Amino acid sequence: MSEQKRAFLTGPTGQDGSYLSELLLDKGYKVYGIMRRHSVSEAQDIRIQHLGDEVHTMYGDLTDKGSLVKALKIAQPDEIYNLGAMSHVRVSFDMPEYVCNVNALGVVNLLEAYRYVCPQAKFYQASSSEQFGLNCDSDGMQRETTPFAPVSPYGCAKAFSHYLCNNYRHAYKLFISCGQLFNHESPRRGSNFVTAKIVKGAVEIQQGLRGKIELGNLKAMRDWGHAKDYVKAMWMMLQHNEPYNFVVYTGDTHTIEEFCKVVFEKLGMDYKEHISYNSTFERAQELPYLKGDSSKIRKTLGWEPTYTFDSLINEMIEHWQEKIKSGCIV
Ligand code: NAP
Ligand code: F7E
Repeated sequence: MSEQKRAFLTGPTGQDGSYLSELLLDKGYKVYGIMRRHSVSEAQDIRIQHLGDEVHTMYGDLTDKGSLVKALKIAQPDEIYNLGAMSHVRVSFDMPEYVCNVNALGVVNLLEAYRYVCPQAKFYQASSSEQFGLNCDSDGMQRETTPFAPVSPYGCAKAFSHYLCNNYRHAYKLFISCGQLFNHESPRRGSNFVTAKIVKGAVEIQQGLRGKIELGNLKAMRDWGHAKDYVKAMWMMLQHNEPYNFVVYTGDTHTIEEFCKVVFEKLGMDYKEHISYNSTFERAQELPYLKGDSSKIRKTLGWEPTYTFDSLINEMIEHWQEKIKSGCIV
């Protein structure tokens, strides 16, 4: 019988980390991860509490190299998934130094720890479509070869870590793959990201708990996949025999306004009566448009999304209806 595989995650308590932990446990992996200390102990691992002790968590932080070295020595992983980040683009304008420390220098820390402790492991870096920023190819698409022009501190920090991962792959012959993932959502999405904010707010309006939702730019366009499909893409990248960069995208782009319309219609309401504008939710610089070409991962790894725009929204609505009915809204 082959030996049990071992995986190490940063960010196991996040949206993607929780789904990836489930996927890896299902596949028989031993799963390790670092988590940050939270002042409300019950809140720090809320997305993985249902997995009990199956995810072996240790306290650690991307900004603390010692904690990473120690965690990797304990985990002795075959695969490393770097999902930990300050992942909110608008918040990155409020705390640019912090976001660079975690999302850029934190990756330096993890790569160095990896290089010295377990260089035989395969490494996944959570890169982002936000790195492309305002740039696209002449056909309007963003693909692995499209140069970056990020428009947020978050995008700049992710571009730095993406370049560094490419440099370490070649310089030290390490197996490092970067997934340039477009937006992906789920019932576990933080409720200050636009999809979860709209779904949660609309369900609260339907149940008479509030009257309106305040939003920023309704004209921006995004492609929203499901996090479950996207963590499968991460895992598939590390099962391949060569390390590459891959764009992950469903191909179904909508405006924020269209997302509102569909959600409110499903709940029997007209979004125009319940959405109001608040400039607080605008960014210092907006990324109005994203459109990816994911043909490389589809052809090379056979990845395909299983959720549609519609089934994603249905699942998010069902989740928030149940949560709000039970009075438990975290
Ligand atoms: P998320 O829900 O915000 O989760 C982020 C995770 O990172 C959480 O577990 C968080 O811990 C942890 N974290 C934050 N700061 C950290 C630090 N200093 N040291 C160690 N861990 C830290 O984000 P997500 O949606 O799962 O995204 C996962 C990764 O993919 C992120 O790197 C994100 O930037 C990237 N990404 C996401 C998308 C998307 O649409 N979701 C698209 C492209 C790329 P706490 O629980 O303590 O906060
Ligand atoms: O915004 C507009 C906002 O915060 C989407 C992260 O996972 O995906 C995510 O970043 C759009 C933007 O996601 C509100 O201006 C309008 O155009 O849900 P979001 P994001 O910025 O696209 C990328 C790929 C990542 O890598 C990130 O980690 O929605 N918008 N009104 C709003 N956005 C928010 N949050 N709140 C509003 O009220």
